[in-house]
Amino acid sequence: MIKKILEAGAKIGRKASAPETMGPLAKAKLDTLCERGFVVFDHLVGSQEFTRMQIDLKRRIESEMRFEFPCLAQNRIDQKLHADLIKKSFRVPSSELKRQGLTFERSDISSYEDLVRRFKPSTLKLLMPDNLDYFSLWLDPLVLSVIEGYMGFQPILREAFVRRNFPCSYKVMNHNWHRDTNHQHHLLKAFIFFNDCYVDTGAHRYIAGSVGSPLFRHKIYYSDEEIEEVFPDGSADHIISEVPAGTIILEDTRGLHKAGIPQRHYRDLGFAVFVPPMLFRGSSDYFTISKSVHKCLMPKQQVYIDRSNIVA
Ligand SMILES: O=C(O)CCC(=O)C(=O)O
Repeated sequence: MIKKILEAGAKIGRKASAPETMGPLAKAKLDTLCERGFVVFDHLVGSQEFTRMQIDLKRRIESEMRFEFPCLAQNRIDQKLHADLIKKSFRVPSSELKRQGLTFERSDISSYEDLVRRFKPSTLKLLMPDNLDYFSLWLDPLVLSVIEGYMGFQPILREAFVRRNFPCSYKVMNHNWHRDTNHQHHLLKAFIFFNDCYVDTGAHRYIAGSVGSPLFRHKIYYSDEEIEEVFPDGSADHIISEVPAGTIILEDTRGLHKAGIPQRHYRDLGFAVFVPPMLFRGSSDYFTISKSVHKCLMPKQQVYIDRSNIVA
């Protein structure tokens, strides 16, 4: 209810330029997004700037361990003791996971290798670093022009983070098929692939054309069996994102999608969530950007940053 009122109060941001003024590449991408609910960008694949960022991200995760705590430790999960949590795919507040002794903190670990070996996390989450290279990538100009063409106005970057996903035994939340509910009418997510992604390294999955479909709307999560009965693996609308590092997939995640679980290695995926500016927003604990970094962005990127995210 409160969410509906907040959405009704959303001041749809500045009007975007008309699609006719878009370049041919952006227009073609927009057509695909409108038709299928997702579109793939490969202009950064193999670029030197992206390779530099892969190296930087690896350092932030493995040497500096700048991710969020507490983290869920999959090796503390007991099938009988935690049957209820397993059934809910761990969709509970992290305080509850902590109370049940299923998490670890920064003070529990001595190194990245130590944490992976001792706690077997399914996911590590790193908030967007306050760094120009990251914001420039999250606000890629070609992707922004397609976002504006799709929404018809300039939204804001609401969430910005990276997740590292590992092989794991128990499904956690978005390992299940679901629809995102961040905003009822306007929502786009850009997924930025930091490593080559194959089925066995956790390819992302999406059902093309499912945004407006009345199917699969009565539960939060659906199993592979339920989805595959209607959209079999390998069918035209069941999209499996096997893509090289540097790929960006822009997706209307009000459609059905899920995270693949890696069977080997790990998967690093960047997330940029775009929604309308909200009149009544809570303080944002999603990411911050310093004034000095914000100043270096292009004006058309700056408008995507809400004032509440800017810090001294
Ligand atoms: O990690 C993924 O591939 C999908 C993430 C997801 O389901 C979501 O952000 O809602």
